[in-house]
Amino acid sequence: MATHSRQAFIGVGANLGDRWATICGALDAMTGIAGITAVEPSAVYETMPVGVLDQPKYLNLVAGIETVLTPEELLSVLQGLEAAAGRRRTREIRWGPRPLDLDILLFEGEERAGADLTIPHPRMWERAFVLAPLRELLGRIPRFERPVWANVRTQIAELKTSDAGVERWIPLSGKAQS
Ligand code: A4P
Ligand code: MG
Repeated sequence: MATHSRQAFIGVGANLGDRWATICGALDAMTGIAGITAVEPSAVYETMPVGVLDQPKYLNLVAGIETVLTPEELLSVLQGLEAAAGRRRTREIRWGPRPLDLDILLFEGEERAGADLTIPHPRMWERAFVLAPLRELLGRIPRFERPVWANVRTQIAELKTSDAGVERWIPLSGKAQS
């Protein structure tokens, strides 16, 4: 654990089972984890599958957090939450359906290029289901209006990624939507 809190963004995706219940459960659990002090979810988006096309639509959002955990500690926490949601990696195909996927997209002051952890997430820049909610959080939440994220904001704007296949999704219950 570090002594001071840093910000990070987590990509959240689900396309099996009760997608929204699973996501709400994971966000609630994240809030209760020692070392994570704030969890700020974006709006929810229903998105067409990318990679393996023959699978159900996803619900996606991005959660901004503040944490004293290291990136490795955070990854371990997120994999624990995926397992608690019923995810069994050994039975999965890459980019195939899953009850819950939690990816570290960005972590303040950290870059990695390892097999177990790459930061920024290597595929985030080409994925509208990540960029649309991330752009929304960076533009709307005062706590993320910091110089450390200025380059990311500019990069997303310059990419001009199409939002085709990514639609706002309104939950009937659960977490409040802004
Ligand atoms: N890993 C390395 N870097 C990271 C990181 N920054 N965050 C390692 C999290 N994990 C990271 O991941 C495989 C390994 O990546 C982990 O063991 C970890 O050590 P995984 O979650 O087990 O498998 P995965 O998610 O199938 O692989 P991958 O390559 O991360 O897939 P993606 O790129 O996340 O794609 N379509 C829509 N519409 N919405 C989606 O959310 N998601 C995917 C998964 C495909 N298509 C999608 C969506
Ligand atoms: Mg993943």
